[in-house]
Amino acid sequence: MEWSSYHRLEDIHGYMDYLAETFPDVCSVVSIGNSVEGRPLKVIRISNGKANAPALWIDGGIHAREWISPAAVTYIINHLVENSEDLEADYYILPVANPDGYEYTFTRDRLWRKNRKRSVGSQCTGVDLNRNFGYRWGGLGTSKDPCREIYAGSGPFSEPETNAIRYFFEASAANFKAYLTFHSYGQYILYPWGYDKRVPPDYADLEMVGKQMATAIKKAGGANSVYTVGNSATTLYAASGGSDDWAKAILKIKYAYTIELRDTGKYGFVLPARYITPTAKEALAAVMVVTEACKSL
Ligand code: ING
Ligand code: ZN
Repeated sequence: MEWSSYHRLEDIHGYMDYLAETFPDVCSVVSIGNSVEGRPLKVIRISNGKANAPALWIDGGIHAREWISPAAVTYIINHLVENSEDLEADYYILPVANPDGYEYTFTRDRLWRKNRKRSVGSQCTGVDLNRNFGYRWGGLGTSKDPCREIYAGSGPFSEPETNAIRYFFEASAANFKAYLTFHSYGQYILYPWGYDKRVPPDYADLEMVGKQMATAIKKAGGANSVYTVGNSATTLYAASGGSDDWAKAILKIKYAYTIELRDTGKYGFVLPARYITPTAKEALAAVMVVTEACKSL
């Protein structure tokens, strides 16, 4: 894999399978389910087998058009596997959480956001997977209209893509301490809640580690790599049914963040490929800060 261009789903999945075949002692790939159109939801587990390691979940590509997210997440995978002897946590990584939407942005509509579910009784297609998780589903910042970009679906976890993530966590015995979901764009480090402007009881910890991430990102990326830290609803806008709210409230995973990668609007979702490597280095710096925070829990 190289990071000078954006890759199709097949390339990303092929790269994951290649890593699992080449480095069977440190990584393995499982499909946690299938998308609406039957594409696998591939998760790579990276671990060097050290006992009592905390586990981190990382996903990308929940929103189809946010191409920098799967690109940065695959870069993180590459780094973790290449430096596996130093790992201090176990990582479970889903680089493309919305594979149907992702492929659709290559073949039909570069700015598609949702999955590809056909709605009964509507001409419109697609559920916003980041409104479909089962905590405070259907609240502020969502829509019941299948034609809207923020359509929350017919019910919580109505979509196979979100349901597969839920099922994975129900079945997993790993000791998850962090849930990081990568989006674009805007350069934000967001923590719960998204459903309204309240904050969790331990928000001071989330704020502190968030600020540490922002500092590490600036160091990695330079003067323009300024990321704003705060709770989602206050910093950006209210949105219910997001994955980070569910991870925090239901799974009780302490460090739940939505990270909005580059840029701040010049190119938006259509970030030129020359920015993949610098942006991915920022994302990696954030992951390393969270890993460190998880170790001391
Ligand atoms: N932004 C997120 C969205 O789903 C978000 C922002 C995340 C808001 C979590 C609230 C909670 O709308 C993008 N770019 O998708
Ligand atoms: Zn998004």
